[in-house]
Amino acid sequence: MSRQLHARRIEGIDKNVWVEFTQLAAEYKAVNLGQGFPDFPPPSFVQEAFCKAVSGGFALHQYTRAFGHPPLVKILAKFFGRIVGRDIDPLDDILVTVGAYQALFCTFQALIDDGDEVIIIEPFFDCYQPMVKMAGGKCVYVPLRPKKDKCETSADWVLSPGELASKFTSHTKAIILNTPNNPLGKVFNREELQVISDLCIKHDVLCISDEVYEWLTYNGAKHIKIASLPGMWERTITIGSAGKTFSATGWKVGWAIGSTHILKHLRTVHQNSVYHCPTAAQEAVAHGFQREFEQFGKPESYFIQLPANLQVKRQKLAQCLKSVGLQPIIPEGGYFMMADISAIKANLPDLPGQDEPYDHRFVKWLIKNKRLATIPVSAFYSHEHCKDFPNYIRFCFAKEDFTLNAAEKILQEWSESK
Ligand code: IK2
Repeated sequence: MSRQLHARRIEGIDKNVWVEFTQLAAEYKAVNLGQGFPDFPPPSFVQEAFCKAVSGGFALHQYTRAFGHPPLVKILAKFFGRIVGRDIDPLDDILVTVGAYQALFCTFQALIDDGDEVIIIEPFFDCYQPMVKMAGGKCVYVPLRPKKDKCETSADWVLSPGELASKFTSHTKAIILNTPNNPLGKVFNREELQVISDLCIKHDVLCISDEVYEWLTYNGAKHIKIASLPGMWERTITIGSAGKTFSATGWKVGWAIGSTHILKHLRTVHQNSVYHCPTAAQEAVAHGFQREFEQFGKPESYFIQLPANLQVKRQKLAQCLKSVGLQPIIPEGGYFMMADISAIKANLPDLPGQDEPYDHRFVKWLIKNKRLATIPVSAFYSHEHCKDFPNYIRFCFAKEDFTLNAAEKILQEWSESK
């Protein structure tokens, strides 16, 4: 074929950090603190619900309602209605998707038009940028910056309200918020959310709120849904993930929740692309939420137990990183920890691949030479700003203790050999 084969909208978005580094980690059989998935099983109540779903009659092996399996949308409406303090219509205000990824894709395709500007807070989950681009939109970046005097926890990384305000123009259609944030672990507090919300209302802008780590907060940090702030329900699309909620990332069940006048457009994209999500997984997730609705706030709740377990792992990883001279930024939420590699850089040989950001080169070196996989943080920055953040790597601590111990052993041996 002599004519151009590919569509212009996919130009420049062919590289993907997950594809590249997951493949490399597998090739070198590295201890994997890279991609964000737990290597421990989901809780038994959802596993049992899944087994029951696939061993029952024919129905749960067949198509279900296109926009969400009825038992799932009903319990999601009940569950999140209680949290945001309003009635959520299970049929009109919720769309079940193939993971949070597809909820994001439907959102951008449905709501972003050619030339629309979308404000993205850096560092950001990497898929926002290509998804905005594919929809014809223009990404406008605003960075979270570490405070000058201290940078110990994710709370020390802040938005400048003035800088944020300066990004809103007459072309701004949406802002995307991710709290708790991947990769930093920042949990936006009420004041910070209020600044965003005031600007959205002032400029009549949508808020796409990616809250896939909503249950994972530590040391009293509180996750607040921006949709629950006055005037925000009408303009917010809240995105969630059963993969992160129930430690079952392979099930790929996610959702978008919002007012029907917005959600109806997401349904249009969904019905003309994926149409329907796997039934049995939706049934199991519905049981999971039903159980959590009943246990809400009690010590038996998985949404209490999972963060409690992860908080111990977070502590363990932080201590290990400090002991080998890596400076961790303690996350308030999520299951990732960023660490500054500047201090150990000087002891390393010149790493190959001068055209790549330093953190990419460092992570490749770590995988190949030390058999430890992490993710370079510049992958969570725009092309314009990635060069300003070459010294951070991201560790996932949602891992079994034996995985964390294996990583610790690698880092300790390396540190002793220097
Ligand atoms: N939004 C955010 C912020 C995510 O982190 C993810 C999943 N990312 O996990 C990969 C990693 O960072 O190592 C998603 C959306 C997508 O969620 P789902 O798996 O439900 O599609």
